[in-house]
Order: sequence, then C-alpha cells, then structure tokens
Amino acid sequence: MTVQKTRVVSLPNEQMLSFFRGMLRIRRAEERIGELVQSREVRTPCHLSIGQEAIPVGICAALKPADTVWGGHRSHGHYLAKGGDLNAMMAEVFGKATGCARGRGGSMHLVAPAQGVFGTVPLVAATIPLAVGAGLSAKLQGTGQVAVAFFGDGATDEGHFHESLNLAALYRLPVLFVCENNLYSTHLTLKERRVKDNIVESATLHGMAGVVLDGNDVVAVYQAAQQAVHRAETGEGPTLLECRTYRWRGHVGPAADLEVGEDRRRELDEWRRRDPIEQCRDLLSAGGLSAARLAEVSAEATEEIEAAVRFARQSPDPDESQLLHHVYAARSGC
Ligand SMILES: Cc1ncc(C[n+]2csc(CCOP(=O)(O)OP(=O)(O)O)c2C)c(N)n1
Ligand SMILES: [Mg+2]
Repeated sequence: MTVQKTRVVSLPNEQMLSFFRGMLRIRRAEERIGELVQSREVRTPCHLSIGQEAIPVGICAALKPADTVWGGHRSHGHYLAKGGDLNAMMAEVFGKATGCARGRGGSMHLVAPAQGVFGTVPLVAATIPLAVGAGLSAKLQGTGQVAVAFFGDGATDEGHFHESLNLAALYRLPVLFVCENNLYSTHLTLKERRVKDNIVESATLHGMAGVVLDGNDVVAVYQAAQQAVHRAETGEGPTLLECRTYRWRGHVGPAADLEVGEDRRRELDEWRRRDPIEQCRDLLSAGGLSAARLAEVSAEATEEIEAAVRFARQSPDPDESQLLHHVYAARSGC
C-alpha cells in the first residue's frame, strides 16, 4: 500500500487559513460535545472524529455548494465542512426543537438540505448507495452536481460498498467514494477483519480510479479531491479515495479507549504527532502568518462554539404534541 504524495504546489495563505479554521471548528465543537456527554448534559450517543478533521475539510473545499455529501454515525465534521449550521447541530445534539432534525435525530442524524447534506445515517455503509443514487440523478438530469459518500473502513466490509462501486463505475457516475480509514471498526482492527490491507484495490477491481492518501494532510486531501471532482464533472466517472487516518477518541463517547487492542497507546502517541491541525498551523507559520493571528482564529472558534452551546441550552424541547409529526409523509386527501 503506497500513500500517494499529491502536494505539488503550496497554496495561498488565505486558503490554508480557511483549512485551519475549518478543522479547528470541528475539533473544538467535538471537544465541547465530549465534555457535555461526560457531564451528562447531552444524552445522545456521540461518535467523535477528533484527529480526522483534514478529510471533511479537504474534500468539501473542493466541492460546489450544490454538490451533495452523505455521511454516517461519525459525521459532525462532514456536516460542518459542507456548511451545515453550527447552532442547529449543537441544538440537535441537545435534542432541542431548533436542532437540524428538530431534535429527533441526535448526533447521528444530521441534515442540512440547503447545503447539500441530505442525511447522515448510522447504518454502516447505508449512505454509500444513496450517494450513488444522487450521482445517477445528477447525471440523468444533467445538473453537474457531484455526490460524495463518506464512510469508514468498516463500511468496506459490507456488500453494498462493492455493489455501489460497481454501479457507479458502470454508469460513470459523478461520485467520490471517500473511505476514512482510521484502522478500526468499533474495537476491531483492520488486521482482524481483512487478510490484506488493500481497500484501495477495490477501485481497480471495479474499474475506477483509486488512490491512497495521507488523510491527516489537508492539502493532499484537497488536491486529490480536486482531481476526483474534475473526473466526475468531465464524465470520467467515480474515484475511490482511501484516506489513512486515526481517531483519537474511542469508538463512541469522549474516552480514548486505551484498553482496546495491544497497540492503541503506541498508535495514539504516533498519530498525535501527526495532528492535521498542527501540521496546517506549521505551514501557516512557515508562510509568515503571525502567532497572534493564529491565536485570534483559535479564540474565534472557541467563542463560536460557546455561542452555539448557549443557543442550544436556551432552545425549547420539542413539544410532546408533535411527537407523531414527520413520522409518515402526509398525503393529500388522507
Ligand atoms: C449495518 C450495521 N452494522 C453494524 C453497526 C454497528 N456499528 C456502528 S459503527 C460500527 C463501526 C464502523 O466502523 P467504520 O466504518 O470503520 O467507521 P468508524 O467508526 O471507524 O468511523 C459498527 C460495526 C451498524 N451501525 N450498522
Ligand atoms: Mg473505521
């Protein structure tokens, strides 16, 4: 398995700063959610993507507003990077009526249709075929939209991952399959689930482009996404991007799951040294951005998160009388 180096040109500081800001917002939001789960103020199960922020930020930076993204149980980053409203996400996590799913979904059911987030769904691999459906619709209607399926390495163990790749390749659909390979599916390592560390080879088998990336390098992810979007938009069809990364927290909740697997502590030390946000900060410093400006951006992110927590706390609970609303589609005349 060879990790492709795609960083060929340096990007303008403004672009790097927007990556830094985007990743920091996700990190701070999830750190805060972790604290709120720990104190039991938030009761929804929360799967944190701390350590993996470069993937949603790098991919979504290459998308147009009308493009769609489809995520799973660990999707705060996908929702925020595609432009989902932070207040509405925080309120959803609190189960409030102002939440993006009216407080009915919690952390694992985020939705922002106006920003192209049509639903994150915790059934592992379930949104991969939905992204293919969105790609098919875009192609048939000639909208020029691209669909992105974000999923974990665990999702590639499911049959419909392969069915989806096959269909998308056959019809040359404008789809990006983004595998966030954090080396674990709950507590099972990749080695315990596969004979070979070769997820990317599924691309060749199904007849599409495939590439392995350093998923902690936001510039590499962005540049690979740009190339994949170009392929999608010019009728060359789908791409599989296997982004190697690591989640710092446990499978669910704020703890680090240090008791899981023999190597977790060593791996965590190693991957913390490859922090995507710190790498981006180093590039910005090297590009001449002052420590004061970086501190300012960091303080802004913290303040924005705190404002979202205040918004969520002050929001009303869903009204009990509405419990059965939005359960079934309303048909006229019924
Ligand atoms: C169809 C299905 N099977 C099992 C589960 C239980 N489950 C939830 S998350 C998860 C692991 C997913 O691992 P991966 O796809 O690698 O994503 P990660 O959690 O690492 O981000 C499992 C098995 C589920 N939600 N849906
Ligand atoms: Mg995983």
